[in-house]
Amino acid sequence: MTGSPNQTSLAELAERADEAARSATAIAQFTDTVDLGVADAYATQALSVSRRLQRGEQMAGIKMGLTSRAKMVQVGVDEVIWGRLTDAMRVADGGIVHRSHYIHPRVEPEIAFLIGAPLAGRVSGAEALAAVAAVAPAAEIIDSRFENFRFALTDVIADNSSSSGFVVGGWSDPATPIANLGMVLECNGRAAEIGSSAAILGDPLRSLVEASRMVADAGLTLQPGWIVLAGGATAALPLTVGDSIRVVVEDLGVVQFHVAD
Ligand code: OOG
Ligand code: MG
Repeated sequence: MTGSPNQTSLAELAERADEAARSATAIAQFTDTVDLGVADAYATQALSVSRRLQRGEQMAGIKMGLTSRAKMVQVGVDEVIWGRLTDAMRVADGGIVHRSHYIHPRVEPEIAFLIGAPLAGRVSGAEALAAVAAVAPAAEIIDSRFENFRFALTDVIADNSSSSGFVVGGWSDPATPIANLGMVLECNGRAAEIGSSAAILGDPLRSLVEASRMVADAGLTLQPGWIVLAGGATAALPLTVGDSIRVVVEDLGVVQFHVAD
């Protein structure tokens, strides 16, 4: 039977997603039992992340998701989504990620924007770029809280768009052209995925334009000091204990981490 979100409160869904992440235990898809619309899914995401903020985590930015064909095909959802990043999700460049803290983590090669001036609403590419302080290569660690990494659109939105970790490399001048840079995801010295930043909505800057519009719909403004991840340029790679991961982005450099138990 399908219940309305009134029968299963959004706060209850938010608690389920948050506890699944905290305990690294998979849960059933929400849409198996609840009719969840997009607005309610984003409201659930906000409630779930507010539980993190109540525990002392700080907002660190946002991540865009499903901005490339390869990502949409891999998860079977073809709408651009976004999620919230907190400081506790950040892993130092060259740092260690603990496999046991996640359910079924994957990594994907990304581009990060450092926001330098408040940004929200409908903006042009030039206006979005004017708010960027720097750009960097990045690796996002995603971990769906749902069994078998399977979800519908509103499940993944409610689950904070699978956000669980991110690693950012050295910052470059925001004037660096980023529309068509070669991107390689390496695992243990071998190329696992190869792509281009052009796979991200044709130009990662378009992802920032979308981010500005989408957060404004939720009453948020991208804040100076926040990071915006533009979305994976290739399919994501499952992480295994012992993996050494590197993301190499042409002209921007390298970011890396190691997977321990
Ligand atoms: C959803 C998150 C997608 C991206 O970069 O496309 C994402 C998922 O794949 O679980 O982070
Ligand atoms: Mg991503």
